[in-house]
Amino acid sequence: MKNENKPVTVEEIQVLRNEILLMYESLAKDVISHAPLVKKVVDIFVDKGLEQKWLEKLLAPLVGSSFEEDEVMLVAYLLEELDSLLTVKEEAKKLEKSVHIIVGGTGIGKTSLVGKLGARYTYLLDKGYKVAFFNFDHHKVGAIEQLEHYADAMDIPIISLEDFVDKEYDIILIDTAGSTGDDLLELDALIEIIKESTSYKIELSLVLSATSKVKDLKRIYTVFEALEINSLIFTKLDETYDLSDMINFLIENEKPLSYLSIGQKIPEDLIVATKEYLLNQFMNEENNE
Ligand SMILES: Nc1nc2c(ncn2[C@@H]2O[C@H](COP(=O)(O)OP(=O)(O)O)[C@@H](O)[C@H]2O)c(=O)[nH]1
Ligand SMILES: [Mg+2]
Repeated sequence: MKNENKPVTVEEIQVLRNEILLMYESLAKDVISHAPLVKKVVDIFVDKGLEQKWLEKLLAPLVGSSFEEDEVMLVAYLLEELDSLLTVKEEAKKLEKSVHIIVGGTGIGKTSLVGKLGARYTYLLDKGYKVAFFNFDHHKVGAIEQLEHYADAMDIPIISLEDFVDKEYDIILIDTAGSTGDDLLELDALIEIIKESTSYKIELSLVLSATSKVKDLKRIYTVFEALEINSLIFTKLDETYDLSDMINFLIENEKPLSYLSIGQKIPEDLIVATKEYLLNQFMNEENNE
C-alpha cells in the first residue's frame, strides 16, 4: 500500500508508454481489419513500399469517422501526413558566402554533383556567383582528372586551401573521397581549419542514392553523422521507379533535403528538392500494377 503514495518515476512512465504504444499498434491493426476501405488504402501504400505499422497507426483513428467511407479523402490524408514529415531546404534567393562540402559513399555521384552545383551557381541562377572547386579526394585514381575536366569546361578554378583566406570566392565546392574512418578524421580537421581561418559559412551535404535500401541509407548516415550534416542530397532518382526506401528513410530523418540529381547530364539533371516533386514521383511510380 505504501507504494501508492510514492511518486511515479520517469522510468515507470516510459515503461507504461511503451506498453500503451504496443497495445495501440495491435489495436490499430484490429480496428482496420473491420474497415474494408481503410484496409484497401493501407494496402495501396504498403504496395508502394511504405511501412504497414506506420500506416495503420495513422489511419486507425479515422475508423468510425466519416473518412472511413471516402477513399479519396483517406489517400489525401496520408499524402498530407507524408508531406508534413518530409523536410526540404529551399535554395536561398541570395546565397551566403559559403564552403559547401559534398560527402557520401563512393560512386554515388558526388563529383558529378560538384560539377552540376558549380555550373548552377555560376551560370544558371539570376545572379552569377564566383565559384571555386577544392579537391579533397586524393585516394581515387582519376578523381582530380574528373574534377579538372568540369573545371576546364565551366571555367571554374580548382583552388588550394591557402586560397580560401582571401575571400575572393562566393562559394567553394569541396569534392571528397568515400567514407573510411581516416577520411572522416581528415575531413573533420579540414573543417576545423576552415572555421578557424576563414569566415565562410560551412554547409555539409550528405549525398545518398535513391537506389539504396533503407537499411543501407541508415548505415551510411550513421557513418557520416560524426560530421555535422546540414542537408541531404539524393542522386540517381532516374534509376529507380521505387522511391519507397528513400521516402521511408526521409520520414524518420529530420535533416532537410536540398537537391535531387535526376540523371547524368551536367548541369541540367539537377533540381531543387520539393515535396511536390517527391510525392508526385512516389505516387506515379510504375510498379503499382
Ligand atoms: N543515372 C544517374 N547516374 C548518375 C547520377 N549522378 C551521377 N551519376 C553517375 O554515377 C557515376 C559515379 O559518379 P561520380 O560523380 O563519379 O561519383 P562519386 O564517386 O561519388 O564522385 C558516374 O557515371 C555518373 O555519371 C544520377 O543522378 N543519375
Ligand atoms: Mg568522385
